[in-house]
Amino acid sequence: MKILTFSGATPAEALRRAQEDVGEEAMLIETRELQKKSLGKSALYEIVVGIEEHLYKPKKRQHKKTESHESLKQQSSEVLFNISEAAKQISQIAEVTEVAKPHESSHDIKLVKDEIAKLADKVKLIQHMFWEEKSPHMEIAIPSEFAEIYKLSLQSGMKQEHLDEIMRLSLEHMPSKMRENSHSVKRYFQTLLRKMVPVRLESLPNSRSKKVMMLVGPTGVGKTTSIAKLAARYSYLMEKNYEVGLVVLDTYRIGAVEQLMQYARMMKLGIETVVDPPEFANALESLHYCDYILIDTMGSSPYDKHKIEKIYECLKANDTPFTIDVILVMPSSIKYEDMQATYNNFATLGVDTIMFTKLDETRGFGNIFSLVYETKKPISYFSIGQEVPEDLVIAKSEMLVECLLNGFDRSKLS
Ligand SMILES: Nc1nc2c(ncn2[C@@H]2O[C@H](COP(=O)(O)OP(=O)(O)OP(=O)(O)O)[C@@H](O)[C@H]2O)c(=O)[nH]1
Ligand SMILES: [Mg+2]
Repeated sequence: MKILTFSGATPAEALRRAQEDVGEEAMLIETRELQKKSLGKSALYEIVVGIEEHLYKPKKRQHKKTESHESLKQQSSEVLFNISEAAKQISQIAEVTEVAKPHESSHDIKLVKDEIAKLADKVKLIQHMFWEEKSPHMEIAIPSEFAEIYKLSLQSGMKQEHLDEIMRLSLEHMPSKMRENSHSVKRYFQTLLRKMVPVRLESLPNSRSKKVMMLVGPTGVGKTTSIAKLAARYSYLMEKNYEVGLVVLDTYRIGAVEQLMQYARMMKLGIETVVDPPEFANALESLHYCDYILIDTMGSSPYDKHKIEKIYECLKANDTPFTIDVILVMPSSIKYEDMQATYNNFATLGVDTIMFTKLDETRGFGNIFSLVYETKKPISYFSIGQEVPEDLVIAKSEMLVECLLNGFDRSKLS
């Protein structure tokens, strides 16, 4: 059975809203008086209705243009009234706790604390009570307990279609016990999101197979810096010191070659440069003694098909037994639509995983979520700053979801 809540100035009005939304089959479960009628303020009732799953066909929500400005204003003043009332109750209880501390048993204090937590959650619910009115694009009725995660996800830049789908999934599968407060709703939502983020864990090279990784992507996204971080990681920062070799395809610009040459000198790594595609296989062959071969490429603007074609020719000319893992490097600071356009441009190269850079320069992470959810391409690494080698982390779905819901926090990454 689906449980939904509706509010109105009278129980009859709330019931009418319920029937408008879910039809005549709705069963009234409970009526609550949220606010008494007083001078200048109308009363506020909330009803809880239930409806059998198979009968539940939510009406497509209309943009509520008919709702007058005045009535919305009145609703907001009611919300504010409710918040300040609840806040008052909380502070009263908090005072009691302070006084009670020396005398009362820890059991009593725990009860009071639980009560405060419940009230604090109630404040959140009241804050979100009229959120449905503010979200006219929603096609499904979502209880107010979900308002916080809905808003966070929307602000994160997640694609609306994905968000609606996740909401629908959550509503269908969330155990009713978890719906009781917004904390458990958030926890459930976090778990669900984690399961939806594909990541690829590192696998190590062995005597039979080496790891050959090629970083491709638009200009200035952090490919060369990431190659340097990866090279340092494999040659110095793991349990075993692996042999690492570098290949540069970016031979158009002297500066680009020099940038990687410097890292190679500092870390004492073998480095090969490739001008034309036929030289590519030779370059790989000459680094046959390495466990890891990291290939840096020239940055290509999404509209510069020529450069992408040149990389494609190199991949095609690879007649060595080495399999090349193509990693698309993308900054997390661009919109979902731009990420999608970038992905489509590089897809011809056969992208295996995606590395997101510049996580330190962005606030929303829903764009990353939506891109990997849509393309089903796993994330391999995150770059979280300019420092070589420390600002590189292996992708974890927990980390992305944490950033998405609570923001990027360097101190939590380990
Ligand atoms: N804030 C921040 N800056 C980064 C990050 N990764 C790289 N950068 C900076 O971005 C700039 C470009 O980095 P490069 O590694 O040269 O980028 P690229 O993709 O190789 O560029 P092209 O070779 O020109 O296509 C440099 O100033 C880097 O220090 C990151 O994760 N966060
Ligand atoms: Mg570069």
